[in-house]
Order: sequence, then structure tokens, then C-alpha cells
Amino acid sequence: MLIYIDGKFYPKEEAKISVFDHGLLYGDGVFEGIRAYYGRVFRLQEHLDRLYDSAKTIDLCVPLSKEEMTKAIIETLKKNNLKNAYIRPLVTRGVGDLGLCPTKCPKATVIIIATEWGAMYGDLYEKGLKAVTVSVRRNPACSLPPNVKSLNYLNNILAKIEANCKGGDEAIMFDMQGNISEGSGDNIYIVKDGRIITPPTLNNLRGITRMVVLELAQQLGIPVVETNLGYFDLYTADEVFVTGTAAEVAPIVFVDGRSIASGKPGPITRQLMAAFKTVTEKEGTPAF
Ligand code: PXG
Repeated sequence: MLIYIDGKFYPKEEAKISVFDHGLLYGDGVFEGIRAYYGRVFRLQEHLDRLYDSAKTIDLCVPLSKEEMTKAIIETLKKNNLKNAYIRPLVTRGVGDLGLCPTKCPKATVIIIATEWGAMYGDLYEKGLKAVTVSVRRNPACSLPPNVKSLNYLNNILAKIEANCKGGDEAIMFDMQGNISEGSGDNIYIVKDGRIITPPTLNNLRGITRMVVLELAQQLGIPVVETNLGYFDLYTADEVFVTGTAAEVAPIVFVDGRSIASGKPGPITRQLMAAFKTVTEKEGTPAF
């Protein structure tokens, strides 16, 4: 495995950064999670736009243009001969001192890791996942906006720890007002009376998979409503599912011990899983 760090490639064992990098010291940085299917990078432009928007929000100057970043990502795939991959670009504040002030870091560090990664939830795509609501609230937009995909994922990790403790496959987080926000690493949706309902993206990450799935729903003639949801809507839904680059489209069949409808993945979720698979097989920026 060869890893890109600041323009050079290193074997996995030698791919190391300074202990004074503020990405490590403070989680000061941003990242993306991108997939390549069959040698094509899925929705690369959207992921790059989000990476640079995350960086802009935390006032971090990415030392590569989007074109240069594209080249570096494609080069990383080629060097590792990966046609189906999970790609993780990171931009950290760079090397500074022990003070938190970012002005001590003259240059951002760019890292790109690409690895093979199959279905994140294994056989649960057939069976469906068990989700649990957690007491940890999603960090509010007035604090650290959930739309910034920052290297500080402790909020999400705390949610995941709580879900693990409660025997869930995934956590469902609420925002500070008690509206449903998202999973620890995926966006959430319910289906009710033939309509897909999902929270607006102020209290969650503007998922690229979310964007794709909502486009697919429109093409399939399934109405979509973006509105706030609570516990009641979750428990009484006809279907619940989550989406993400890692998770893709994954059905949720239990929430807090309540079965969702029949307790089996529902028809609209299945339709979207199939449509999503088709689109990933067809689209993308060629890397080879
Ligand atoms: N919400 C959050 C908080 C995320 O981290 C998504 C939604 C889905 O966004 P995309 O653009 O991928 O559709 C994410 C995605 C993991 C993992 O291991 C997931 C993500 C990042 C890192 C790891 O599940 N994020």
C-alpha cells in the first residue's frame, strides 16, 4: 500500500507525520471519504467541493488546487492499482507547536489513503440494521457546523460508543432541539405512506450519497419531503434507512427495540439500494 503525503508516496509502514501536526494535536483539519467503483471515482467533484468548503469554513488553505487534488487522488489509485476503493483525503493544519493557534502552522499537510473496502455492513443489507437513539447530541451549527467534515469526529465517536453499548449497529443522533440529526457516519430517512422524509441539512452533514439518493427518488417518482423528524416518526415509520459513502444505502429494521413495520427491509429502500448500485456501476470520473 502506497500513501500520498505532500506530493510523495510512502509504503504504509513509512507513511508518518509529525507529532506536532495540529491534525493530531487538535483534530484541526478536514477530510473526505470517497469511493471508486470499477476504476471510476464516484461523484469526485462533489466530494472535492465539500472538502474545500469544509476547509474554507475552518479558514484552512488547501495547498493544492482542485485540479491538483484530482490528479493526486487518481495517482494514488493508480499506484495502488485499485479499481474498487475507499479513498480518504485529509488536509491537516500542518506542523506547528504545542499552542493551539493555527498561525503557528505555516503549511497544511495533505494525505491521501486509498484502500480496498467492500460492503461496510456485510450481510446486514439483506437482514437490516438495528439502530439505537443515543443521548449524545449532534454538535450544533452555531458551534462546529455538522457540514464541516472535520478531523474532530469525537461527537460521532461518542454516539457510536453509546450505540455499541446498547447493542445497536448504528447510532441515531438528535440535535439540541430534539430533532433527528443523522447517524454517526450516515444520513437518515424514513418512508411514510409512500413518501421519503429526511431532515434538512442544517443539523447534519450534507451527504453526497444523500444528494444522489434524492435524485434517484425523483427519477423513480417517489416524493421526497425535507422536514424535521422526532422519535414518534421513527418508531411509526413504514421504512427507515441510512446512506453514506461507506454505508451506501442500508435498511434499518429495528429502532430502540421496536421493529419498523414488518421488521424487514422495505420496498422503497430496496428500490433505492438497487438504483444506487446501478448508478455507481455507470457513473464516475475515470481513473485508469
Ligand atoms: N453524516 C456523517 C456524520 C458522515 O460522516 C455521512 C453523513 C454521509 O455522507 P456521504 O457524503 O458519504 O454520503 C458521513 C460520511 C464510517 C465513516 O466509517 C463515515 C464517514 C466518514 C468516515 C467514516 O462509517 N462519513
